[in-house]
Amino acid sequence: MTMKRALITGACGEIGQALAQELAKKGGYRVVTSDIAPLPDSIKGLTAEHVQGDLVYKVKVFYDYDFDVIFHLAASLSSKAEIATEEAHRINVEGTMQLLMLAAYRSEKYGKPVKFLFPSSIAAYGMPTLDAKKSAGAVKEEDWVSPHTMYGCNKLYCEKLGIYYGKYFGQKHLDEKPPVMLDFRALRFPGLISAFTLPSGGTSDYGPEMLHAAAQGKNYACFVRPDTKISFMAMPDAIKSLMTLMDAPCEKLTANVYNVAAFAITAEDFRQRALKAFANVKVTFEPNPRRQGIVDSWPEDVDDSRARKDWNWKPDYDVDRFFEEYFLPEIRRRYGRQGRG
Ligand code: AKB
Repeated sequence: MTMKRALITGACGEIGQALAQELAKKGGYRVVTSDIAPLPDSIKGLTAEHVQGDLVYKVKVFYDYDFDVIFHLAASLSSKAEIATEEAHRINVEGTMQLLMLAAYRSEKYGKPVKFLFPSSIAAYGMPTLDAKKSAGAVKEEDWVSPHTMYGCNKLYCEKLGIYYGKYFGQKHLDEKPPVMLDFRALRFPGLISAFTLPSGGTSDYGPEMLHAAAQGKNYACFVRPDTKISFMAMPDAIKSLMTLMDAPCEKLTANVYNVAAFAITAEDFRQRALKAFANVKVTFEPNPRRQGIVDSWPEDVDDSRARKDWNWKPDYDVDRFFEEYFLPEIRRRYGRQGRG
């Protein structure tokens, strides 16, 4: 069997670790990883090679590699990006631009489109007011795309760059037929929750932080109001969506950018679920104005009917299955607490 070659940038992050494990389980892939950090134990030994360092400078290393697919996961998330804005732009935009150029160059040179899988985010949206957020409900890909954050601006712009590079890169003369282009596919992810890893630097982090804290018997002060509502997804579903979109036949895709959703719940819903599962923990609310403002600008939910129609997207975990069949059993194994459930 010929092995496909995959690159995962930001491989040490939450999605990166879960994706590297999934590709190893699936087999048939020679996976190269890159990250500013060394590989964590969870994926050591699962990948063929790890290139450690700043992607913006390291990208030239990859010009000699023949990748079939690139998962470009490296990013500075929404809260961190608000306090280190120029650095976030460098990581999120320059890093993506460099990698798009690499993928475009290789696609053209070898006459074979490199698939470029890009995790975008609900941060690409920007609801002007809480009333607008409430009345908009589940938003479609083209609506409300006026992000309020550096990270959201970066993600939205990189979607546009990816589409541009997938359509126009490399024409030497404006009247010639365009060469073979990279195949750019983006997913707008909601907040993601893993039972094995914790996020850092994001603003949807209150969900996973609260649950992991409760599972360890620790109290948690939530940095958003109880009524704060956005959509979330189990990490296995995020990986499933990446793999399914990667394998979707090109002719079935009617767009480059797809919403994916699983369940939309409030911070208070998280609290109730956490207290039901784990005794003797306290969850309080101490909203942080800037972080609250960020989550208030994200839609309550997203409409993923385009993904459902084009490539049969369907999450495995609704909110009940998420807690009962994924998060609670895994987290109890991990922290060894039986809690109440
Ligand atoms: C963040 O909070 O920044 C991310 C996201 C929603 O993209 N988890």
